[in-house]
Amino acid sequence: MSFRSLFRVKSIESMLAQQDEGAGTLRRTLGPVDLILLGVGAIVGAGIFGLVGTAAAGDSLRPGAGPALIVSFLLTGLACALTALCYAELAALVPISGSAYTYTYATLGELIAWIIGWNLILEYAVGNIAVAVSWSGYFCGLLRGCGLEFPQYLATDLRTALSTPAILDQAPRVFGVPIVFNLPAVGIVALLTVVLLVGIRVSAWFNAGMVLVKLGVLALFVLVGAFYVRPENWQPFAPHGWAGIQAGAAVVFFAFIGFDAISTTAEECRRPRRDLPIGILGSLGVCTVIYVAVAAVLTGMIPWNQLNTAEPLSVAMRVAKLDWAAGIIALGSVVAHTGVLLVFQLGQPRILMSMSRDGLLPPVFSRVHPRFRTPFFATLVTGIFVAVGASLASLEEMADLCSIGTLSAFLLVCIGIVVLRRREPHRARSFRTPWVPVVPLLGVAACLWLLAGFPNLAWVRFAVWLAAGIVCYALYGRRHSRLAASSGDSRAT
Ligand code: ALA
Repeated sequence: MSFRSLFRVKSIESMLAQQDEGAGTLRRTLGPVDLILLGVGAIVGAGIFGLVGTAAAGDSLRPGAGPALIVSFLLTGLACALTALCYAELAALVPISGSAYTYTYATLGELIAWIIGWNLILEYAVGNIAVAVSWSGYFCGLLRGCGLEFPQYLATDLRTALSTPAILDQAPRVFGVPIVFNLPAVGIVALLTVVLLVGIRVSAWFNAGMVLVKLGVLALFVLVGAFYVRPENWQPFAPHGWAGIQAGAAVVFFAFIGFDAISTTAEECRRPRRDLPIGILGSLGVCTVIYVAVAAVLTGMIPWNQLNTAEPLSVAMRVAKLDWAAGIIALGSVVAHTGVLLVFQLGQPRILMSMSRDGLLPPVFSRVHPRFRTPFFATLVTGIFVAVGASLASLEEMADLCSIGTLSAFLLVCIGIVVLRRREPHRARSFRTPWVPVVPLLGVAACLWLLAGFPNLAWVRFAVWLAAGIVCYALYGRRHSRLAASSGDSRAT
């Protein structure tokens, strides 16, 4: 196995042929409004409902942005827009469900594609661990609002439990070991996994309904909360200067993840050339405007240094003595989280399937259940992985890991555009990223700036994850790659 073979690329023709063999042609039914709704459905979740508090107030690992959270949101929105333009070109060029993994296989070669596929597990599965944990926080808040208190030892992460003697004292013990875990988070993941295993389809109407609920509660928060804003809370505007704004931007990046999911529908768009960019940029634009408004109202309602809580929007309403609004927001937030969980829990097995079809993962990952017609094994493994993670992990640790993994994928998508334009300048592109190479290179710079905002501990975790991925590739993927076996369509760069 030569060094050059690690960078063999899969030709776009062979990918499209493989796609035709497997799936047949999909119906082109999606228009621009469907795509924007799809995007908003995948984007609005734990980030805006849960992590904004950490971004504003900071935590033991990073400084907070304070009221300058507004600037953090604007800068992250801009960074995502640059990458989104690159995603749109690749999605229209390689309209296959594997997302950034597939694009990279066609541009930067097998090893990098594997690393991206491995990192997409961070985006989808680890991201979902974070969303499930945040879901649990709001769900317990909702129960509390109804007078039902969930035992703390059954709704906590391991680190909090270990550092809180009161929780450990309450917990039942088996052979002296206290039983602490996040039961609601495990419960929602298990439920959604069963739904996806038996292949219940989420209709466009259902998604549109969930999107309306999400936007409705955020609009309620902004419109009602605006009356309780005290401008003195916006002073000082940036208590930790640029360092705080950058750390805040890195945290709220999580709130934007999901727009890339639209790119996987390239084959189902009526007019991909026009509608994909409208869908991707439109949903990003809608979310950025809403996020900035929420950030302004939130930091105006309570002092920024009191925002480090798992349910900042509800807490702000309770502080303003608006318990009814806090209840509605908690309910809407549970719905919003559930929508994101579904999209990501559905996306992860598709990526595992693509990698398995290429021989980089065992064939069982692409096996389809004969009765339910779903990728049974891949869905089940994803469900177990997310449930186990959600039972013990904390929101911030998982969100950081997810965001670093996603940003690394974004970075390579931007580089991929430049590489492919040079290598295949005359290939017909139904959507072209404007001003190449300026836009992709600015995208790379923006991703690097966001990456620099994560704490060291998150980088250590990421390095461990990456090392594990390279070991898996060396032990399995490298030897079983279908591209390696078929010498005809392989090419080393
Ligand atoms: N953007 C998604 C969320 O905030 C991942 O939940």
